[in-house]
Amino acid sequence: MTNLERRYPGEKEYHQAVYELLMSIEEIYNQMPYFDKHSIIERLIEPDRVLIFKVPWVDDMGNIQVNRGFRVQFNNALGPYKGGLRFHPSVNVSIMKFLAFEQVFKNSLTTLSLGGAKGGSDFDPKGKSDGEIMRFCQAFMLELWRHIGPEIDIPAGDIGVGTREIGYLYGMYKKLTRQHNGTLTGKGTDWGGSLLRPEATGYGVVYFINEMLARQKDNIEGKVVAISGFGNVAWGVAKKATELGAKVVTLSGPDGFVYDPDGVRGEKIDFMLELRASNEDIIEPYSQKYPKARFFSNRKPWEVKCDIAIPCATQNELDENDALQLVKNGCRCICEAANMPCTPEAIDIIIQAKLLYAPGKAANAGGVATSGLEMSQNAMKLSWPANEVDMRLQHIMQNIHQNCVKYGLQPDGYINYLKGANIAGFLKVAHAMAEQGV
Ligand code: NDP
Ligand code: 2IT
Repeated sequence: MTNLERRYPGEKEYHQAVYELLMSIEEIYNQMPYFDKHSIIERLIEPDRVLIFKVPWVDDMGNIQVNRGFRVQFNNALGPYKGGLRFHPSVNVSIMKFLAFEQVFKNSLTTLSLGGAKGGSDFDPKGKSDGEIMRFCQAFMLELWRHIGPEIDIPAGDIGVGTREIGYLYGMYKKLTRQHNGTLTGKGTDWGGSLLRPEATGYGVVYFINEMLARQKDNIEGKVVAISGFGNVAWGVAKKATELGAKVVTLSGPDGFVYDPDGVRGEKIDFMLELRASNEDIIEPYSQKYPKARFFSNRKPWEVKCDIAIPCATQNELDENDALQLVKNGCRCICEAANMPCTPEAIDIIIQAKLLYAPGKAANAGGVATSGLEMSQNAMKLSWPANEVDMRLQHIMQNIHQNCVKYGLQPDGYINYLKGANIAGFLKVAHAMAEQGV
C-alpha cells in the first residue's frame, strides 16, 4: 500500500479499492507462498495499460469542446477485457482505475471468461441535446475503436451511458472497422443486444438479496426497501423487488430524495425512466406528480426506516453516519448495487452489527454477466428468449452467492460476504496469472 500510494499519489478511490481487497485476502495469501513466489499482488494492482485521450467535439452553438477520454485495461488473465463506460464530470484516473480493478474480481465471480476494464469521460451528459450526445459519442469512438474488439476489449454502459449512447458508439465503431461483430454490449435488441440486459444489474441484485435471505429462511416479499439513485440500476431493482412483493419507498437524485409511502410501483417505475431521460436529472418532480410522495431536499434516503437498503447511485454515497442510522432503525440488509457505494467506515459498522452486507462486486455482477451472455449470443449469431437469459442470470447469481458463502463463512456462522467475494474473485485470477507465466 505504501508503494502504491507513493507511486500514485492522490488516487484515493483506487487506493481504497486495493486496500479493501488486500485486507480480505491477506490471510489466504500468506498461507500460500506460491502467490508470493509469482509476485501476484505486485502484478495484480498494476493495470495492464491506461489509455488517456483527447475528445474534441462541436456543440450545438458551433463551439469546439474538449473532453478527456479514458480506457483502463486492467487484467485479461481470464478473458478479453470487459467493463463499462462512464460519462460523468467527476470521472478521473483514480475513479477509472478503481472501477477497472473491481471489475477484474467481479468478472471472475461471474464464472464467465471475462477480464476486467473500465473507461469513460469527464463529459457531462446533463442538458446536452441528442445531437450533441451523438457527436460526442462519435468523437470518443474515433480514438477508442483501435483499442477494442470482440476478442480484445468489449465496452458497455455505466453511469451516463445507456442504450442510446451504446447505439451511437457502436454505429461509429462499425463505420471505422467495417465490421458488425458485437463489440460493445447493451446494444439495441434488434441489432445484437441481449434481452434483459437493461434490467439485468437490478434483477441480479434482487436475486442476490433473496439468496442471502433464503439462508435465514426468509425472502424479500413484504420487505420495505430504501434505494438511492433513479438511473438504470435503480430502475431494475425497483422493478424486480416490486414484482416479488417488496415495497420500494425511496428514490434519490443529486437534489435530494423522495419518500413514497405507497411504494414506487407500476407506472411510477416508468416515470422514473422518463425523469432520467429528460436530462434534467432531478427527482423532485416525482413528488409533484405523485402528491403522497414527499421530497426532502439535500438529504439522503438512509434516514428512512427500512428492512433493506440498496445504494444504486455512485461510490462512497453511504457513510459512517448513514450506516449508524440504518443500524439504529433496524435495517437488516445492505446490498450494494452501485460500485463501492459504502465507505470503509460504513462497512465496518455494518459488519460489526452483523447485518447482511453484500459488496457490489458480488451483488451487481448480474449486469456484466448478462453482457457476457450477450457476447455468447453474438458469437453464435443467435438470440435467446428472455426466460432463458433470466434463468442463466439466476443461476449465475446463485453461484456467486455460494462462492461468497464458501469463502466468507466465519466461525460464529456469520457470512462475511465482502471477504468471501474478494477471496473467491481473487483466487481464480491469481491462479490464471501464475499458470500463464510472467
Ligand atoms: P445511471 O446514469 O443510469 O444512474 C446513475 C444515478 O446515480 C443517477 O441517479 C445519478 O444522478 C446518480 N449519480 C451519479 N454520479 C453521482 C455522484 N457523483 N453523486 C451523486 N449521485 C450520482 O447509471 P447506472 O444506474 O448505470 O449506475 C449506477 C451505479 O451502478 C454506478 O455505481 C455504476 O457503476 C453501477 N453499476 C452499473 C451497471 C450497469 O450495468 N449499468 C452494472 C453494475 C454496476 P446524477 O448523474 O444526476 O448525479
Ligand atoms: O460496473 C459494471 O459491472 C458495469 N457497468 C457493467 C459492465 C459490462 O460490461 O456490462
